[in-house]
Formats: sequence, C-alpha cells, structure tokens
Amino acid sequence: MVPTWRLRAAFARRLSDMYGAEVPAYTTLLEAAGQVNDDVLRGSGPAAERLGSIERVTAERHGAIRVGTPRELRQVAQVFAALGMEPVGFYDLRDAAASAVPVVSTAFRPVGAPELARNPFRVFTSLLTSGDRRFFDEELSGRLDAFLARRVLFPPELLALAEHAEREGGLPPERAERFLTLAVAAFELSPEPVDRAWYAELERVSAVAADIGGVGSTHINHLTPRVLDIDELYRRMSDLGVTMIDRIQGPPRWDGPAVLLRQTSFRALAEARSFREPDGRVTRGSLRVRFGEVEARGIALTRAGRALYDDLIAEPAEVWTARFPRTERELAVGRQAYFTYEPVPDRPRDGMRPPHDLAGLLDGGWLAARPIVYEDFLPRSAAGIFQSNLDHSGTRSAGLPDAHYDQEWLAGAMGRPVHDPFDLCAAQQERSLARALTALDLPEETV
Ligand code: OOG
Ligand code: NI
Repeated sequence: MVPTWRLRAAFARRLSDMYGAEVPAYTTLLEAAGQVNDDVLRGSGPAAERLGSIERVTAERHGAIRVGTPRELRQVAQVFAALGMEPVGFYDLRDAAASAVPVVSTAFRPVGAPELARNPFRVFTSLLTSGDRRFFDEELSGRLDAFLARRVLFPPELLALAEHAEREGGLPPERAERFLTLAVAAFELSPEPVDRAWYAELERVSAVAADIGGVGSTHINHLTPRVLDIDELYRRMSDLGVTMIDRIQGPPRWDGPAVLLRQTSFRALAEARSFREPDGRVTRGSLRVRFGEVEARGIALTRAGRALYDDLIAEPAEVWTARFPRTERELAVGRQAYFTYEPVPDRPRDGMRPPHDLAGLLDGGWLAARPIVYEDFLPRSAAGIFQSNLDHSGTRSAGLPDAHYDQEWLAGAMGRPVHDPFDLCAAQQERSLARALTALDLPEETV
C-alpha cells in the first residue's frame, strides 16, 4: 500500500518535473532558490531552520490552479483528498484586485502537524465566478457555462481511483502509479488548439477568465518554491536577466521576526500555443499566462496579530518598524502569533515553583516556544500576484456582485467543510500548552 502522504510527496515531485519541462525558467528559479538556501544555511546555522528543516523547505512547493465550475471544483477536491489535502480558508479576490480577477479561492493542504512535516504541498485553487454580473452579462455567462459544462478536466478513472485512495488511506502500488500518471496529466498544458475568437472575447472581460474558460482543459499556473532570503533571491533573479514584478508582496524586509508570507514572481512568459482561427485554420501563436513565483514563510499570526498586520501593511515601512512586535517573545506574550510550547527539560532544579503567567514561564526558562509556520495565503498578495501578470486590466461594471460566493457556498459546492486557518493553529497551540502545563504540574487555566 502506498500511503496518502507518499502519494502527495510523489505527486508534488512529478508535478515539479513536469512543470520544469514545460517552463524552463522554473528550473532556473529552483536553482537560484537552492543556492540562496545553501548560503543562508551556511551563514546562519541552526537559526536558518527555525521555521522548518532544510529538507522540508527544499521539498516545499505550492501550486496554483484555476477551475471553471462548482462541479470541477468538487472533482479537484476529490483528487486532492486522495493526497491528504483539505480545503483551508476562503479568499475573495474579486475586490482585492484593481484589475478584473473574477475568482474566489481556497487552498488545499494537509492540516495536521505530522502530515505537514511529511510533506506540506499545497495548491491555491481558484474558481471562476461566472455568475458575477459585474464581469459577465447574462448572455455571456450563459455561453460560458455551456462551454464549461461540455469539457471534462478529470477523467472518470482518475476520480474513481481518488475516491478509493481517500477511503483506504492510500493505494496499492500499481493503482498508485496509474493515479499519479492521470493526476499529473490533468494539469499538463494541452496541445489542443485554442478557439481564437472565444478566447479573445473572454480576454476583453478578464485575462484570468480567458485562461480558465477560454480553453478546454486546465493546467498548473505556477509552482512556487520556498526560499530563506527572498530579497537576495529577487536580486539574483534580476542579475540573471529575469524580469521580476516590481515588488515583493507581504510584510516589509526588517530585522524582526518573519511573519506570514512574502512572495514575488517573474513576469508571465510567452508560451507557444496553437489556435483555431474563425475561418477554421489552425495557426501558431503564443499566450502569456504562466509565471514563476517564489516565497518566504514566517510565523502564523493570531486574529489580533493579523488585524495589526492588516493595519500596518497599508502604511509606509517605517510605521511597521515602529509598531510591529520586534521579538518572538513579544508576539507570544501579546497573543499575536502562534507557537507550540514545550517544558524545558534541563531547567536547573532550584526548588522554585513555576510562575502562573506565560511571560514568567518563558522568561524563567520553564517553557520553550517554537513558532508555528504560516501555511496559507494572503488575499492582497494573491491579488497582487494575479494582477502584476495581467497585460490589461479587463472590464468590470458597477452592478451588484453575486452574493453567492462565500465560504459556506464553497463548502457546499465541494461537499466538504472548509477549515478556518486560525482555528487550526489555535488548536495546535492550545494542545501543546495544555500538555506543557500538565508536565509542569500547573493547572490548565494558568495562562
Ligand atoms: C493564483 C495567484 C495567487 C499566491 O501564491 O498567492 C497565488 C493564480 O494565479 O492562479 O498563487
Ligand atoms: Ni502562488
């Protein structure tokens, strides 16, 4: 039996190989990221691994995919369930971007600490909001839905294997092989000619809409490696002559704790595609939709920490430096970031009793705090990444948004609950704290 996590690790690796063959610049990015990580590891020693072992960081990727209908979303959720990846979080990018980005999104990823440690592969998954009248009038929306209803992204054999894998917690070797082959193939760029007129019509509304609904299949949009120093990576890619977007999204560079997520990307590349012209001829051309992205991950913030982040991110970097907590200790004591807590085994037995507050326990060396890494995404950054790769902003009319698309609706469409990222971290933190307090012989309500 090939267990769930091995399927996930194998899928991530094969997808990466496939994408590297399709987009050579991705391989350049991987090499540069690997070199930066080696350098940071040499320069900073064990501190470099505070937010994850180098093995994990080196293997770590997130992918991005885009689907067109609730049915396709439900199917892709089934494929990811076979890999131990569950929907976490709801992102509404329609208002987060200045350009027309008519999608709502979730991220599929492992949710438990042991599974994350085995392989943290995650996929940012966006669903086209074809019912949003600000982007698609009734007539276009009808033709779009009809087009999408005809296509098959995930063959029945793949879905049956995925169901089986989810139920059994894995697959026997031969079926695992077949499942992985079909799953990776579902995300390859299709050689099928693109209907020129249809694609162009959707592109006038939104390049993202055309990428999703203008073609008969889906494809991986990007795969993102994790890097330990994203500013250095940005410099090196620029030195290699790769055109980067003009900034790094997320918190500013500073010497305090790394929090949440910093991301940047290189501009979408022109890729050869064939087209079916209105007169029926098949011609060669190119499309610019796929890009390369890289990210640095930091500590997960609590709701309070996140509210502070959201306030400060709108301000100049100096305001951040002046107001954001400067140490992990401050973040822990202020309940602004998530940690796992462990009793310190080798504390001197000086006859003292442990104090009854978190600050005292940390400062007195009774408890050690280890940051919980942020495993999710940021809507503003995601919108920035989408947008910086669009050549034109598309069109959006003023009307009312379709109110259908929220987290509950998404969960209903998939037939699966959508986890709340804060709740997942809080549960992990509270479990560790309860265990640590018991070990110190303190009542649970101490802190
Ligand atoms: C997804 C863009 C967002 C991220 O890392 O925030 C994203 C897409 O382009 O489909 O990947
Ligand atoms: Ni991404």
